Amino acid sequence: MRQWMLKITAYADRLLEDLDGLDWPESVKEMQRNWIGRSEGAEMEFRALDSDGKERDVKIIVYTTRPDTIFGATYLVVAPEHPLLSLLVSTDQSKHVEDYVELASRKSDLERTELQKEKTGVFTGCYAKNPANGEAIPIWVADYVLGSYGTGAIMAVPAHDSRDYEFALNYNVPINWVVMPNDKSINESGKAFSGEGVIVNSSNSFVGLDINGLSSKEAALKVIEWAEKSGNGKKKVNYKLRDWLFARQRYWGEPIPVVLLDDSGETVPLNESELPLILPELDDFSPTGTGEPPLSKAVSWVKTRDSLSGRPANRETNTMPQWAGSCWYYLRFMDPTNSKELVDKTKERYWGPVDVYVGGAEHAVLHLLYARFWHKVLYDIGVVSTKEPFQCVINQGIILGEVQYMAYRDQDGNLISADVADISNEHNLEKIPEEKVMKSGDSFVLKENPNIRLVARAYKMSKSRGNVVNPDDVVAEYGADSLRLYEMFMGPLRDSKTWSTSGIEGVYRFLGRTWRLIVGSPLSDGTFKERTISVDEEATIEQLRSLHKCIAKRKLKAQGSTLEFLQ
Ligand code: ANZ
Repeated sequence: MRQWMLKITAYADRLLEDLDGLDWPESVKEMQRNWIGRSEGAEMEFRALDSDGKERDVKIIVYTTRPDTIFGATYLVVAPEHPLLSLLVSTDQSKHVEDYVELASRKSDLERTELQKEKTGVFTGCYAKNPANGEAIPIWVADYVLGSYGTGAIMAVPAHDSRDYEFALNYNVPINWVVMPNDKSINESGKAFSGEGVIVNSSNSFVGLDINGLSSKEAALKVIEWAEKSGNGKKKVNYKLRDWLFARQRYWGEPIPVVLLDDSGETVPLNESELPLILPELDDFSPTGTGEPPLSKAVSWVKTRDSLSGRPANRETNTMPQWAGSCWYYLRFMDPTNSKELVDKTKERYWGPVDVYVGGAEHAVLHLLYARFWHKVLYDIGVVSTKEPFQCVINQGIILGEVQYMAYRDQDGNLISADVADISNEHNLEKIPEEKVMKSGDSFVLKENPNIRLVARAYKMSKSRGNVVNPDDVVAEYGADSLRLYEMFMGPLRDSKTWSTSGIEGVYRFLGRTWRLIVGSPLSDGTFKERTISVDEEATIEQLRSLHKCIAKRKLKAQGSTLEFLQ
């Protein structure tokens, strides 16, 4: 099936570097860094050997982040989906390998790379030459190596990689120590030493490589330099980030604005004047059953001509994924009625970039990365003037449900205080209505028996707990101003906070009082005096004193609960 991919990997470095200048939660930036997963290392070439030990014309290229450990590579692993595998398997081993590959194909990448999972594999029957020390080392196929990362093959260094170590113990492969930690304790540890240190057992005058005594970093550089000179490998940067599969076979979603010429099959973008391309109305947008997208049913829409050359063409029938629109909607907010272009340049320069973006951490690596990518593409073609779309991102705290009070009962059914109860037994907890509760110091206790300390907890709002507060109900009862003001006074935007209906009542009363201060009390018929009751006179000294006392008090409380001063 023909698919569209967006080449986000071409922006990997910029997406990584530009994170530094952003005012975003550090945790979100770190998630993006890990998702992009930049890793620096080398690709090294290992020649396969025939049964007489002669070099064959088959090269296995491995990706390693530790070229300094090359003298410790005692076997190679190719992923079960490696394209050269069939060339490597000996007749004796072919049945074993086939069965193993079949088994691996049923596992997910996650299952395969889980650290705790037992490392398994099958010998291919073939050997390769370690280019550094000239030794023949066995080639295995094992599913802890993924076909989709690096080159799909590794040089395994059991002494210095814990996965390889475990594997080598299982299958009796030699373990050669080549990095010495500074405390010289390697051989007694009973596990791989994966840190950096000083290189040992790593010299071969025959190929002109000696890295003994160097630090891991120096050795890695020297091995890469040697490999590049001798044609055994080269420096390589890899990313975990994959290109973005950008085609969907469903009706909804933005149509992709390109046509395919009938005669040459060439893909041609629509002229800008033909944009936006609108989805055609379809009565039946169910799947076609043939793998062709449902849009192929819109025959008269699909059949078209290339506007420039007039040649007959078919429109692309795949649609964009749901993430497409969220990559650029904020730009349209700056200029929503513009029918000529995405956004007017002057308006974009005035409004952009978005000053504060409030959103949940669930968007950390998808939406927020995709939007940054689109923005950079738009920057490169001169549509936007900033390199980044969202200068500041804030993950707002959740509003938890109202605090619930609970008391424990002992086996005889008597209420007992929380400080002596068996807190592991949640079944003995009983909900206590708020009116029966009072505060005592830092705790909550039963009004009728203050010796019984209660547990106070707030839970995430959910239908199953029955603690959902519907803002419509609050607005109906207290008005939108009360709701807004209450939310602003609940506490810092980034913190989780508990909802409190008595809190909103406080705000409601405060607003009422403010109102009456300005317009006065209601008249006997329930209406209010026209205009305000405020007067344009100098404040008395008493009034000024009260005002400044209030400001001073407010300053003191600025760090604490902001609601208190209202009551
Ligand atoms: C030899 C070696 C020695 C390695 C050592 C590590 C420690 P990152 O940082 O994630 O890029 N590797 C390479 N390709 C792989 C694949 N397709 N599937 C599974 N593992 C793969 O990790 C790079 C390291 O992961 C590489 O460096 C390779 O093992 C392994 F003491 O090579 B290393």
